[in-house]
Amino acid sequence: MLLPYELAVKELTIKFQHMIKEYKRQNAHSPIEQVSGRVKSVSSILEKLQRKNIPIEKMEEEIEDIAGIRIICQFEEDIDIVAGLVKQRSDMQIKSEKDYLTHMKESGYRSYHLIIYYTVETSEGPKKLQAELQIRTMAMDFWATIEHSLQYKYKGDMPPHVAERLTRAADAINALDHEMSSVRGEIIDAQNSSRLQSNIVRDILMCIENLYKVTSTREVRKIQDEFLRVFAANDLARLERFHRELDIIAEGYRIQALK
Ligand code: 0O2
Repeated sequence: MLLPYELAVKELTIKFQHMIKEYKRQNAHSPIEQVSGRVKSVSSILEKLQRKNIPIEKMEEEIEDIAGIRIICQFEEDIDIVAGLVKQRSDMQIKSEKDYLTHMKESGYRSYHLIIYYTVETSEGPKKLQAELQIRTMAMDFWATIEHSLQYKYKGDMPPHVAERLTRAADAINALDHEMSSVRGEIIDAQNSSRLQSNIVRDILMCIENLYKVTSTREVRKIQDEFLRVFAANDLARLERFHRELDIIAEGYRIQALK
């Protein structure tokens, strides 16, 4: 019975990972930093059925998080962007949302949950099932992971001094996310420049490698030495200029080689 859920988790994880790749390919900030997924363990499903007094026949209908996807963002602002992306998609249909960002749980838990309907193709035909998307920042995830382990350890009977520490930690996490948001623009600029630089370097090196096939080693070595000088200068604008000039030079050599 859990097989279609395994398939859904795999497919959804791949789809969100692909979104990250698309943003990176465009040299843009990806609102998704990391994706992971899991199928709820049988014991956890049974525990939830008992706790909520749900008959086993109603399991697939009532337990919305048998398939769970966790989407981690760098910044709190990214969470809204990701939710917007999910809402636009034709392969994911929103059933409900839980906003634990504006309505933090008493425990201190903060996250944005979307319950979606998602259809997988099985050997018995299409199967529409539910999946829970938990969207949160890295800091929120850190807190939730620690708190989840402590909940497991104390089994609903957390000592007050531990609960108090967790509440204080939740406040600190909240403050950290706000601080990070206030420098979001600068951080994204720095990350974009670094990604742009590494893409340019990759393109230049590919171009130099190809030049070895169409012109003399002596000529290419000169270009290579010049590239190493430009690279050492650590100046993105100069690197971009070199890239453009190299493109023109390479085009010239290619035309010559064709003659
Ligand atoms: P697991 O091990 O993650 O699968 P509930 O009645 O609270 O158990 P409900 O009504 O289905 O669950 O929805 P809710 O509150 O949105 O919780 C769904 C999931 O969100 C939980 O799944 C947790 O993963 C996470 N979550 C909710 N509240 C908290 C919290 O206070 N702390 C932490 N760390 N996580 C939370 P499960 O089934 O509890 O567990």
